[in-house]
Amino acid sequence: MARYAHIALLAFTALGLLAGIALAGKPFVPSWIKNFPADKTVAIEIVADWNQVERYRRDNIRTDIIDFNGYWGGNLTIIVPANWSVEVTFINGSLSFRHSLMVTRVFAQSEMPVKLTAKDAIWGAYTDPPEGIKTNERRQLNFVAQQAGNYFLACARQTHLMDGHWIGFEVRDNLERAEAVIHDNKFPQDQPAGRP
Ligand SMILES: [Cu+2]
Repeated sequence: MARYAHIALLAFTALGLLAGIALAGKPFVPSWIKNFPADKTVAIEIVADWNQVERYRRDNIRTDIIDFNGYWGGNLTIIVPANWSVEVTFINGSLSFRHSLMVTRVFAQSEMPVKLTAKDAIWGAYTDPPEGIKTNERRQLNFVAQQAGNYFLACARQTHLMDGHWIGFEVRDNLERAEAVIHDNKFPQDQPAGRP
């Protein structure tokens, strides 16, 4: 019995190390996440194309990256405690494109649908219409993070999911507050930083 426990501990430690390498950054509470632990509620403000202007301003930079608060392609994960209410204020900060926000399952790049539809929304959580809200519009998206696991927060507009318009979303048991973690290995050095 003791030996099994020891092996389990070793395996757990190895997993922890691997997770540490993959995550790289330290969890933090950005200015756009507000925790209300007494109410088991978190308010999150997400701006689509938050960094569009800065990205266009710089030379030699990809201009086709679409982002949420300056993050894209899973280079940030928002982590919320299980069974908390999540109140997202979604703002389309783009100068030119429609965007939307939807909770979906995790997709490998190769299996991403060309376009997400309302049926892809976990817990029915998406901003309506899925094709996106107009520039400078905002929507409130409220849902309960009812099941621990890994998800995406993705844009359901046209091919935006495939184009990288998604970030990670994790629901975790035994967590005391919502936070975020930046995956430095997925965040090119030449890119302007995301929203602090
Ligand atoms: Cu989009």
